[in-house]
Amino acid sequence: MKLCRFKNAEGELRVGLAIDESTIADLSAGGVESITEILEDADGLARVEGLSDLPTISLAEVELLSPVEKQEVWAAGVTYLRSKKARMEESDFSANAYDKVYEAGRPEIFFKSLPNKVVGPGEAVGIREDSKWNVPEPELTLMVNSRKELVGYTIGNDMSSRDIEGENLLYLPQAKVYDRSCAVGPWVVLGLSEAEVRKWTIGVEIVRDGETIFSGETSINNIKRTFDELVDYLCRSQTFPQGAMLLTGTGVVPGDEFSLAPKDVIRITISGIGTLDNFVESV
Ligand code: DO4
Ligand code: MG
Repeated sequence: MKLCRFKNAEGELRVGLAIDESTIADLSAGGVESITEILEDADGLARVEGLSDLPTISLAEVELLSPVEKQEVWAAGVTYLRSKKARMEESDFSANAYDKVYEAGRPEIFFKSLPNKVVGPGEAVGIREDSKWNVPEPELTLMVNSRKELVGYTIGNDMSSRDIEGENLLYLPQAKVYDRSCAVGPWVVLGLSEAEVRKWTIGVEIVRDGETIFSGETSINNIKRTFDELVDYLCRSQTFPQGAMLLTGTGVVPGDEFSLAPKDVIRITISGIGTLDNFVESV
C-alpha cells in the first residue's frame, strides 16, 4: 500500500492512496486527515482498506508533498561498505573513526532535521555557500511511530558537505544540518517486512543542463545492520511522541571529483517506492 500527502487544485492538504501510476484516491474524503494517524493506528492498513467510494484524482492535478508531519528526522551513517570507504578516503584525520564505527556494536546515528525544515518533492535542496564539495545521499528512510514500531518506508536525501565533514569529524553537524539539507518523500509504503524491502534497489541520477552527469545504484540488502537494530538504537533513552523518521545511510557515493552545482536535478529512486526529485540551490 502506497500513501502520499498532497495539495489539491483548491490548495487543500489531503492524504492520498496510490491507485495506479497516474491516479490517487482522496483518503481525506474518508476521514483520514494525516499520514501520522495511519502510522499510529494499530491496524492502519485495515483502516485504509475499509474505506470505500473515495473520489479519485489524476496525479497531474495535484502537488505532492513531503510525508513528514511532526516527526523529528534522524539519520544513520556508515551502514554500507561504500560509505565507510568513501569517508576513509576523504579524511586521514577521521579515517579511524569511520573504520571503527562500521564494525562497532553501536551504529552512528545523528540528528538531521526538524520536521518543518524538511524539503518535499520538486523543491530546492541546499548546498552550503561555504563548501566546495557537496553531494546528495540517497537513503531508504524508516518511519517509526510513537510506540517505536517500524511501520513504513519512504525516500530520504541526506545532503552533505564532504569537505566540511572531511576536515574534522566534529564539524559533522555543520556538514549535515543547514537550510534545505534534508528532503523526504513523496511516497510512503506500508505493510512490508524487512526481508521484502531488502530485495529493493536504491539509485540516484544527477542531471546538469539536461545531461546525466552521475548515476549509481545499489541494493538495499547491502545495508550492514538490520532495520530493527537501527530503530532500537534510535529509540534508546528517548521518546518520540509524534514518531520519527530514520534515514538509513548511503551506499551510492559519486567519485571524489564530483560536486553538485546550483540548478542540478537530483532524482532518487527506490524500486519499491518511487522517485524523489529535487533541484539544487545555494544556501
Ligand atoms: O559520518 C558521516 C556520515 C555518514 C552518512 O551520512 C552516511 O553513511 O550516509
Ligand atoms: Mg547519510
